[in-house]
Amino acid sequence: MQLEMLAMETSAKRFVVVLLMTQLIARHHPSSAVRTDADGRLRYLLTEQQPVDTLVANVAGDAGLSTDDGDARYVLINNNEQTTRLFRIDGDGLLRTSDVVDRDVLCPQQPACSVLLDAAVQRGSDVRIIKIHIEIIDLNDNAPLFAEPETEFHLAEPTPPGILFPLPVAADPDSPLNGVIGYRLSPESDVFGVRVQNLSTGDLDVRLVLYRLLDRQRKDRYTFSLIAFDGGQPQLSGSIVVKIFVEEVRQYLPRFDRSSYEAQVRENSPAGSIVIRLHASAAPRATIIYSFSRRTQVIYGTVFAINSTTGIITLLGAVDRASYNLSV
Ligand SMILES: [Ca+2]
Ligand SMILES: [Ca+2]
Repeated sequence: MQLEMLAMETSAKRFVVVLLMTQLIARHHPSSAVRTDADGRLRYLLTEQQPVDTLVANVAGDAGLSTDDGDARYVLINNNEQTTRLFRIDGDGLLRTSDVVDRDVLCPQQPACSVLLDAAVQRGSDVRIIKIHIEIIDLNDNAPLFAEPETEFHLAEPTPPGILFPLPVAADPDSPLNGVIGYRLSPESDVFGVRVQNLSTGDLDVRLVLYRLLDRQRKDRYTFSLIAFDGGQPQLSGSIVVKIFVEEVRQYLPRFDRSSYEAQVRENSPAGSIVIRLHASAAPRATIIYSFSRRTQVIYGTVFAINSTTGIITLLGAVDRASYNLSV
């Protein structure tokens, strides 16, 4: 029995040592060659956020050129100045970073991020082009971030339980695996919750849910943290304070006829075309003012407009996506 345990312990130690060595190797070699891609480009991996001068590849060696040929001149040629300035190739054919590569600036929220470079090698009058493909590996270096620190809702006491209003969403420029994957309310409550749904656009729709009838005499205000968390290891999160006030019935808020509206727009519709008319009702003689949510206004304010008195949504510019999700 003792022997078995000893054997297990040794194997566990070996596993830890192997793991540590793998991590050390990964730390000291943030880039690596992985042969050529389908276009015949030399293909390399580079983890983002490495310091300036990080060795990406021995391009000359990988291209089968002699590295001790002092006559060879290497230069990076590429039309994309933004990516070309991030790298340089030395006289010995070694490709290095000349700036810190931030994947989340190059390809925010994208599942894949590649930089294509061409290196010209000149020997006398002989010029050869080496095509290079660098895939930038994402680090989870951004926590989900809300645009505002706080938001509040005013609910009428007789509000029927169900799914209520859209909650603010957090932004995370990392790749989708390290981006926002969920939301929760803290502390947990048997009165309020959140419902999170994946939209066809790839965004998350986050709604406040009321589980049961409110009782203003018992409790007239609630304060929660809405926490957005990402899929990284370790996981990062961001939060916003959500304040909910329970109002007397005579102060009740306007409500839309439907919880969601769907409209179809032709691809070539001219500016000014009506997309849909929304309608909400409120207390008698109350004035209803329609507006986009702050997030919708920021993201889609140049494509759509809403008339604040009629609730009519019109096109401002060309639509370039299969679907849009607007919050009003
Ligand atoms: Ca993240
Ligand atoms: Ca990142």
